[in-house]
Amino acid sequence: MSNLKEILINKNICKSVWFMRQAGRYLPEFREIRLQNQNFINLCLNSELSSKITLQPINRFNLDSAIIFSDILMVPYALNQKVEFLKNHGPRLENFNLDKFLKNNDLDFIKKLKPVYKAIEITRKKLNKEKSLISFIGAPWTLLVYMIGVKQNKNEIDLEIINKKKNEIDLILEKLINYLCLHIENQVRAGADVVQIFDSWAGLIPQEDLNNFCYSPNSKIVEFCRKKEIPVICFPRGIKKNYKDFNNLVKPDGINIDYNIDPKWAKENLKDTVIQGGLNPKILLLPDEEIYSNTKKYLDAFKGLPYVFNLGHGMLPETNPDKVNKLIKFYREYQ
Ligand code: 1CP
Repeated sequence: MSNLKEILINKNICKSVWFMRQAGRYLPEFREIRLQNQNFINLCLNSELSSKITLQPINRFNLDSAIIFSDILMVPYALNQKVEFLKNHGPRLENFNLDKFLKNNDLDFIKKLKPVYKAIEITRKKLNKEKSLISFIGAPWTLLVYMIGVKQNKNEIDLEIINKKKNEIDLILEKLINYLCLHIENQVRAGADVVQIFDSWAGLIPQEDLNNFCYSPNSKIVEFCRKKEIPVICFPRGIKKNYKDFNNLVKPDGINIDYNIDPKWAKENLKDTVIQGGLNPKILLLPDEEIYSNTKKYLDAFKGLPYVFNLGHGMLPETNPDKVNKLIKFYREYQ
């Protein structure tokens, strides 16, 4: 059995490291491919290239796990909502239309995502058996934020729209849960070992709606994974001390902490799970000694516990790959 998968199932105390956005713009070999492929969705649909990009950080750093090169917004794309990635602007989605959304069906959805499954198949064949291949989805709430366009800026959503459309939102979330479970099942069937659920905008949910928009949808998906024996890691980014309730209610095999969570607090409050991540990606922009001292905080706090080393959010595009190499070396040699 492969490394990360085994840690999640058996709660082994075993060294393992991978990074969110380990494939991407900080790597010159990715930028070279990206330059030739201006349409990001088409790049994600190119199975050979997607597999090649997935393996770039493995070949460069010998990381313990690979995460398939794709995007959480491939799901709205497969649900026939137009998605574009504009240069220096991020994603832009076509206006949401409920009738159109409700006309989708499972078969067409899977058909549109076939190239992702093919990329997983190709990658699993090329990847060393000891390494896990991670698949992922965006959590229903985080996808909804993009799909109905309620994000006003980096840290705020339009609560008025949310409150006005509660019934519609419940319906969309329910439908998304079904499609997301289907997407997980097909990724695992293609050869993925683990799934990570990115709830990147969970931190924007008002306290009183956390159950409805975050805990409950994540629970349903984790429950599905449990039935299918698929190891699952959750990442409810930005929910602060609610991480404790999340962990107690959702009970994922693993939980990625963000960089606002104190590792000592996490150790005391997040029980019966494998903790992953935490280090602020900005630390990688600092001198070596500061990288090492900040890394030690996490490694010392989780000593004697199963802990998967990772970041508290994705790698920044301005990261120097040499620093990443030094960080991995430090982690592997640290006792
Ligand atoms: O070259 C480019 O311009 C594209 C940059 C890029 C990359 C490399 C985007 C656009 N997506 C990706 C790949 C990606 N996205 C992966 C690949 C695997 C890996 O980690 O190496 C993964 C797991 C994601 C997940 C993803 N996409 C999330 C969840 C994680 C997170 O960052 O919070 C989110 C929110 C997205 C949406 C997205 N995709 C890309 C952008 C610029 C955004 C928007 C982010 C935002 O709204 O701030």
